[in-house]
Amino acid sequence: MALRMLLLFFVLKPIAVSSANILKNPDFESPPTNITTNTTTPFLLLGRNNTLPGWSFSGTVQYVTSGPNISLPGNGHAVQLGPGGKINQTFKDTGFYYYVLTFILAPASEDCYNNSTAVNVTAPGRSKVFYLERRYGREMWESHAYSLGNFADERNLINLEIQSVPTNADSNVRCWPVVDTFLISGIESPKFYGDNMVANSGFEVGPSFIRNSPEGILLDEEPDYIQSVLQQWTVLGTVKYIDSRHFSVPKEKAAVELVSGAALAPSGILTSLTLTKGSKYVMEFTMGDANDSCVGDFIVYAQVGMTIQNVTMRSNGTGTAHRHSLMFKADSGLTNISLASFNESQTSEHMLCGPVIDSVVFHSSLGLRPKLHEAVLISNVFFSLAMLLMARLFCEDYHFKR
Ligand SMILES: *[C@@H]1O[C@H](CO)[C@@H](O)[C@H](O)[C@H]1NC(C)=O
Ligand SMILES: *[C@@H]1O[C@H](CO)[C@@H](O)[C@H](O)[C@H]1NC(C)=O
Ligand SMILES: *[C@@H]1O[C@H](CO)[C@@H](O)[C@H](O)[C@H]1NC(C)=O
Ligand SMILES: *[C@@H]1O[C@H](CO)[C@@H](O)[C@H](O)[C@H]1NC(C)=O
Ligand SMILES: *[C@@H]1O[C@H](CO)[C@@H](O)[C@H](O)[C@H]1NC(C)=O
Ligand SMILES: *[C@@H]1O[C@H](CO)[C@@H](O)[C@H](O)[C@H]1NC(C)=O
Ligand SMILES: *[C@@H]1O[C@H](CO)[C@@H](O)[C@H](O)[C@H]1NC(C)=O
Ligand SMILES: *[C@@H]1O[C@H](CO)[C@@H](O)[C@H](O)[C@H]1NC(C)=O
Ligand SMILES: *[C@@H]1O[C@H](CO)[C@@H](O)[C@H](O)[C@H]1NC(C)=O
Ligand SMILES: *[C@@H]1O[C@H](CO)[C@@H](O)[C@H](O)[C@H]1NC(C)=O
Ligand SMILES: *[C@@H]1O[C@H](CO)[C@@H](O)[C@H](O)[C@H]1NC(C)=O
Ligand SMILES: *[C@@H]1O[C@H](CO)[C@@H](O)[C@H](O)[C@H]1NC(C)=O
Ligand SMILES: [Ca+2]
Repeated sequence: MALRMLLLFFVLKPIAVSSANILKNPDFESPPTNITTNTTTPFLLLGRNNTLPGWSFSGTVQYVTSGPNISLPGNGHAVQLGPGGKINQTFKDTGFYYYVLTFILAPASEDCYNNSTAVNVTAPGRSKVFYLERRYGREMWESHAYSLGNFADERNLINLEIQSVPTNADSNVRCWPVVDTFLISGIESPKFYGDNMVANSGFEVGPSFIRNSPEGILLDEEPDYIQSVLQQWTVLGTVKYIDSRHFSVPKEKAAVELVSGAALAPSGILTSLTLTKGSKYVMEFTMGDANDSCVGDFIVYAQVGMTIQNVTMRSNGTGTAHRHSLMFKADSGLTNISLASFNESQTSEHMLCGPVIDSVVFHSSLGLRPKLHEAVLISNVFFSLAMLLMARLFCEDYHFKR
């Protein structure tokens, strides 16, 4: 029995994602120093005499306390970046493969909709502008994610900078961006398990979820898997990264919800694999709904190279899921495999939603992997075989003695 437990322990190794909250005062709950007015004032302009613990700032930056006019998750302190407003913090590279950021973007008024609230997030060597979209959740604020990249070139300190982006709604002071809860997680290199050719097959390796945010994280289009926040997967259109704390997730803690918007614009995920042209492969995945009242007929298109197959499901929005298995013949060596939705579905509150995908398994139909991706796998297989052999010997031995 003990040996069997031991065997299980080694075969089902835990998923190796390490995360740590790397920034100081990530949620601005430590108030600025030297404030003379009451901290219950909803907007407090920070000046030369103030310091914001953990952060440096310049331009128009206000310390925000949530109240009737501005809603934020958690205890409700944040900063608003006004004209020229900028905050920055440096953190130490502790040797992870790369770092991924999650943060909250909000307007300070109900009247600030599409594209009138935006921030520019900069990490060494790259930057990206995030817009408030307000089409994917009930709350006024949204969670976004950004890959800060790989710092293999031994930069010791990484500077994260967030600045306001002027928009055409400049006249409304309340539309300047409010930002909160900057979570950074360190991510390890991709791991492969069993005979599954897909790494991060259950989407467990991605940006950190904000504990008290019921809205998931919006992942924007990202054609480069090196820069994607979802390890090994690129993003088509917009997808929502959902957590099991607030949604129905088929397996473990995370999954992706394909939230298509405009007609014929895809929402999906894609990865590239090296296949043997002409060989047959099996793709398995779980498709369901997030238990977010997303009612409708879902169609997910599974594409391997040039071949497309579809899987349908009628969702009543109450969190059901089914496993599917499709057979494909590889038409090339390096092959893109993707799962995408093109239909628009809405929740009972008119927010965009769609099918949930989890646990994507891809393997040769013979059950053998044509190419081993990592030495880790070889050692895993070897180790498991050795353990199986030992278990057998042990059992036989045990049998004999009786
Ligand atoms: C701050 O506000 C609270 C309640 O709003 C009030 O009781 C307190 O006297 C105020 N303090 C100052 C210094 O204004
Ligand atoms: C507080 O403000 C005074 C000037 O009024 C300044 O000399 C001091 O450095 C400030 N302290 C902090 C912690 O910012
Ligand atoms: C900073 O503090 C000094 C001394 O208390 C004061 O004279 C000055 O007006 C303050 N500056 C700002 C921007 O509040
Ligand atoms: C809240 O918003 C209303 C209308 O937008 C405005 O009149 C009021 O001054 C705001 N209150 C605060 C405390 O900012
Ligand atoms: C960012 O902030 C740190 C302190 O938090 C400061 O020392 C550094 O100079 C700033 N970096 C840039 C590029 O502004
Ligand atoms: C945002 O823009 C989209 C079109 O891209 C539109 O369908 C939607 O109604 C807009 N939402 C708001 C809140 O303005
Ligand atoms: C928001 O701005 C982006 C970039 O400028 C643009 O691609 C997008 O269509 C805009 N969306 C709306 C609803 O205006
Ligand atoms: C974002 O910030 C970076 C660094 O300051 C800058 O190089 C880039 O041009 C900015 N992008 C936009 C769209 O403002
Ligand atoms: C595979 O997908 C990538 C985007 O992730 C794209 O750039 C590339 O052209 C695609 N390759 C093929 C063969 O379709
Ligand atoms: C789904 O695939 C079947 C064939 O497998 C095809 O007949 C059907 O038209 C497809 N449906 C859609 C919506 O593409
Ligand atoms: C939704 O589907 C589930 C599973 O198919 C079923 O148990 C449940 O009764 C359905 N609910 C409604 C309201 O149709
Ligand atoms: C769906 O959510 C409701 C509450 O909103 C919960 O009672 C139910 O157990 C959830 N169902 C699933 C399958 O997660
Ligand atoms: Ca999962």
